[in-house]
Amino acid sequence: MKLYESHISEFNEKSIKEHQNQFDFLGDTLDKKNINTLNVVDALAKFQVAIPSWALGAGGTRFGRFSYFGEPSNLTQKLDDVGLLHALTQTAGAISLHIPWDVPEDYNAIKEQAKSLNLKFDAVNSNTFQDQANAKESYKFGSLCNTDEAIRAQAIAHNQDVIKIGEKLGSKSLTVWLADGANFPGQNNFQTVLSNTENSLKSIYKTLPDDWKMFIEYKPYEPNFYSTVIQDWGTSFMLANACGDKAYTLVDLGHHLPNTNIEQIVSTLMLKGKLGGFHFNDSKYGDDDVTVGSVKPYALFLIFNELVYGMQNNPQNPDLSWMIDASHNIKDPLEDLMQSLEAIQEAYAKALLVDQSALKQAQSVHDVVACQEILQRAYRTDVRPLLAQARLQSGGALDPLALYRGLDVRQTLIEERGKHTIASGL
Ligand SMILES: [Mn+2]
Repeated sequence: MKLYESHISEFNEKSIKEHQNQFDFLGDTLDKKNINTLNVVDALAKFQVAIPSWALGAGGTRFGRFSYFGEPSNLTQKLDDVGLLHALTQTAGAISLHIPWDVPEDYNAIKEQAKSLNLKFDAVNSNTFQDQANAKESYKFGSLCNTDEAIRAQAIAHNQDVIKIGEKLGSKSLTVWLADGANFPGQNNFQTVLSNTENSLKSIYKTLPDDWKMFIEYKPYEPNFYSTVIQDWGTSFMLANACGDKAYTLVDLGHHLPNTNIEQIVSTLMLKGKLGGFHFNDSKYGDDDVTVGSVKPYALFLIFNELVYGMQNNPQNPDLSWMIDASHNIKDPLEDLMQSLEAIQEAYAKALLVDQSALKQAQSVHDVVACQEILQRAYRTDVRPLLAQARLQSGGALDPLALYRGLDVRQTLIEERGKHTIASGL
């Protein structure tokens, strides 16, 4: 399905007046607080979030999978879907590929297509959490951590291959997430598996191109339920330090136990210059992969408050790789991603409205009430006209979801692709 500029401009025309009124009103309000609205809009327009190739189809649970129909079943179609999202929102300017599910057959054609859709290739993701059809060794009992040297060697070689594929596409980073761990006490010697993992990561790191980064993701449980080798940010941070300057910790919102203070983790890592990437989703209990901001939007705002502070005050930390990492069980994946993108931009915009100097002043005199007021004043601002304005000036839709539904995009995709297509390699 191709979206034309005329689709967007004709749609925007219908609500441009109402938008202009709302934007002007908000601009006046913020002006009185000495906030430069245009700077915030510019920052929003620049903020781009990568879409992972696995988020474009219906996910599932171990109990079942319900297709959403019209899913992209090859890389070309996946790029088309992200291109559509980007055209509507002007916020999804990159795709993050999963290897081996999305190995390009024709690199030039894929690169040309990405260029025509205004998409970049973000981090490439390796997979040692499942066995591939022709694999010699099995990852049933772990990959980079395994006590069997041949299994570790296969997992290391896979990650090195992923880097080579990424290089051909223009990616600049590798994300390593490991399912490695134990389901039962006594299954693993903690020190052995951690040492093996460190040595394996160092072997991968050695082949990392100079201008690349390696992101080390952590997760406290699942698919292993007793222990995971890289269970928390501290373990990831330790491994990143052991590898070197190009290795960083990656924070995935869903990879924390309930009530973990994620904003504090973000802040600590940025102070140490070691936060490399960020995966967005939301959760109620664990790694639930639900729509960003659907359960805890205030927590997301607090996290963004620390991210903004770090981006403004921590030159030692590199620019971050932003990605949505979620799967969708019952929603149209594209609609869900649009809701997530909106929630991310909203939290970012609100964090940009925080009066940092007033907050610093209130903190210095221990005025706890004022500290909370400053944060919540920013959080309570309805910033949606700023988001719409950022989209409008970049050529996107004032209301992406309404246009998507108005054009009946999903029905068109079903007609083009059929009902029973499957996007992921699971
Ligand atoms: Mn993730």
